Amino acid sequence: MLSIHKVRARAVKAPLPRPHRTASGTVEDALLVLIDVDCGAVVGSAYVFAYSPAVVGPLLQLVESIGELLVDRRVEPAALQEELRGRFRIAGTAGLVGEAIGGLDMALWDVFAKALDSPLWEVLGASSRPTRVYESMGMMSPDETRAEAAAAAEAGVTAFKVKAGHSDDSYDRANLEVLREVAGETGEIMLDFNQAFTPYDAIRRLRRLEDLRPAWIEEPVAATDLVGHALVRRATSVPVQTGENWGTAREMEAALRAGACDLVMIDAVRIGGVTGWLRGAAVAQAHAIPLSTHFYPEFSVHTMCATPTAQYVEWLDVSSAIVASPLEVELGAVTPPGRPGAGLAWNEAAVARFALT
Ligand code: SMN
Ligand code: MG
Repeated sequence: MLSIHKVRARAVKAPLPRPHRTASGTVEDALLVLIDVDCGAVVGSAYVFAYSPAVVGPLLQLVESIGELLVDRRVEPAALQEELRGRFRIAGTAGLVGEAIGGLDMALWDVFAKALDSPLWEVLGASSRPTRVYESMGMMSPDETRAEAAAAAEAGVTAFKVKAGHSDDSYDRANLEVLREVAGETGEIMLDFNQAFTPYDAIRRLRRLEDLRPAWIEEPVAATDLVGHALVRRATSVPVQTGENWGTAREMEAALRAGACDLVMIDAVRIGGVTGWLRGAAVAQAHAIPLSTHFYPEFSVHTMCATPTAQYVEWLDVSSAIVASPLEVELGAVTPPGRPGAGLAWNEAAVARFALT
């Protein structure tokens, strides 16, 4: 019987390759809460991205205090997720509580798979397969966008997303023109407004970009504004993508019933870890909707093998500074490692160097 001896949480402030500018603010650093679920012979690991210096401390404390509840419990990830969500139902599992539970779920699935000496994709009953990536870029100058997209194209990447919603929308156009040039006629280009606009403004901006044939507009309006998403979807030819802020598969179902989007994406932490992912993947399959990932490629590369409507893995590096043997893109795709669990291991020297606690 595999039981939990200790849950350890550590906060790091690691460097990003460059600050990631969005229409809703700039992410300067990789603020991460690292989670280790220690079961003696095996340790499961995962991390949670904290979007702001104001968040990393409370998130660390939540992982520690919720993790304490797991000590001496058997490693039963799905059952423990249900129990924790029930236990915190009146406290509210949206936001940081849900993210702490999601991160713990991922570490529990990691240790569960390691105890079986199997890679996570195998424990999920899937077979290992590559998933194509899209290069996910912040709001940069057209020259910087070109340089990053061209470098990704060298690795076989054929899909490129850029943060958009600049105050001067000719800036957005210039970036998308660069992406269309790098992607060619067959490659895909996407843009992300990060919830910055009203439906009116989002539609006005998108109509001026339709000729560049974006493959999706991501979060054109507030994540919770399903009617607004549906208005944008009906008003332009650009497919609507959303979902990185969903905390449950039920929110995906509600969005699809509201006709809010053509495509869906899942953030593995926010949706409730691997357990939540499997529920979201089932909803996407029921609606025959392509599903892409948000952050956490180390786990998403496995869960996408068990996702019938898998589309793209987001390629945005927030972890390579503190993990040993980071994932690599080959021929424009990522494939899960054959190592037990998710294959995530800390570069402990780097963790010590960037430690916040
Ligand atoms: C995003 C949000 C916040 C920081 C980086 C990136 C973005 C995405 O919404 O889709 O990756
Ligand atoms: Mg986004």
